[in-house]
Amino acid sequence: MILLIIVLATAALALLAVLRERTLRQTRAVPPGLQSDVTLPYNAEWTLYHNPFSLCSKKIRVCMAEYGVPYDSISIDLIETGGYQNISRDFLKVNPGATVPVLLHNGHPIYESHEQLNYVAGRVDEAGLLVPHGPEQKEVMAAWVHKTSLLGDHPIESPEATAGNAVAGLTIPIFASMVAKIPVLKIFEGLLFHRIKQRVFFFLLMKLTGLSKTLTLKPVNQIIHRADRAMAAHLIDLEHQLDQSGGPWICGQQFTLADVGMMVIFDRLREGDWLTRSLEDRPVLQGYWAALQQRPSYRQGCLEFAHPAVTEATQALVEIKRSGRWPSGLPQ
Ligand SMILES: N[C@@H](CCC(=O)N[C@@H](CS)C(=O)NCC(=O)O)C(=O)O
Repeated sequence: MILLIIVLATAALALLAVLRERTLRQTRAVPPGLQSDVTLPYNAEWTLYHNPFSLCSKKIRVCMAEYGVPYDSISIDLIETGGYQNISRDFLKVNPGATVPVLLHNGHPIYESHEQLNYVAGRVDEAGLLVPHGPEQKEVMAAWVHKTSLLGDHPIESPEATAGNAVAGLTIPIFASMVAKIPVLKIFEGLLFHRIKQRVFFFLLMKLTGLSKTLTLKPVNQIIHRADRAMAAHLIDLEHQLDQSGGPWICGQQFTLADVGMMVIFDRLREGDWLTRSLEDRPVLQGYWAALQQRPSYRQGCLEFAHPAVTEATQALVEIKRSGRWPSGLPQ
C-alpha cells in the first residue's frame, strides 16, 4: 500500500513538473517574414540562430557569405545533431515555432529562410549583386527561390511542390544513420515539448528500427521513391532553365539568390549520396554543380560547417551501397 502511494505520488509530481515545463516552453506556429513587433536581445546588427546540418541554415549562411555580411553566430542543436535544443525554453523565446534558421535584424526575428534571403537582399543589395535588375529576370529568380524552398511543417508529404520538399524525403537515410547515435530519452523530450509531433515520431521510429530496417519499411520506401521521382522532375526543370538562360546560372550570367537555394539542395544530395545518380549523363547539371562548388560561399556556408555525424552518415550510406546491403527496392 505504501509502495503504491509512493508510486502514485511520484507519478503525480512528474506530471506536474511536465505541465509546468510546458507552460514555460510555449510553442506555436509563427508567421513568415520580419516580426517588427518582437525585439529580442542582440549584440550585433545581424544574429543568426542556425544548425550546421540544416538545409535552410546552409542557405542563409551561403547568402550572408555571398554578401560578406558579418553576423553573430548561435549554433542550435537539433535532435539529429545531438539533442532538441530547438525546443529549449531559451530557443522557444527566439522562435516559438521551434525551427531553425532564425535571423535577427537589430533584434527583430525573420522567420523562414526564403524570407530571410529576400530580407537581407532588400537591406544590403542596392547594387543588385544577387538580384537581377530586369523585372522578367527578377520573376525567374523569385520562382526558383520558391522552388528551392522547404515549405510547411510536413515537407515530405509534398515533394512535388518544391525541390526543397523533395530533398527532405531523400534525407531520411542520413537522419536514420545520425539518430542511431542519439539516446532514445532525448527523442522522448520531443514527444513532450515539440510542436510538430509527427517529426518526433519519425525520429523515434528510425531510432527504434535502425538504419537498415528503416530503409525497408514500406512507408519509408514509398516516401523515398516519391521524393526521388519528384527530385528527378525538379532537376529536369533545372536543366531546361539552365538551357534557356544560357547558364552558367539559373538567371544566366548572374549568380542570384535562386542559385543559393539550389546550391544547398545539391549539397544535401551529396551528403545523402544521391549525386552520382542525379548527375549521371547530365553534363549541364554536372557543369552547374562544378560551378557552384567553386563559389567561396559554398565553402564558407556549407563545407566549413560539416558536422562529424553527417560525415559519418554519408560514409555509412556509401559503404552500405558499396557492399550490396542497400535494399534492392530503393533507388540508389
Ligand atoms: N520553412 C522553414 C523550414 C524550417 C525547418 O523545418 N527547419 C528544420 C531544419 S532545416 C528544423 O528546424 N528542424 C528541427 C525540428 O523540426 O525539430 C525555413 O525555410 O526556414
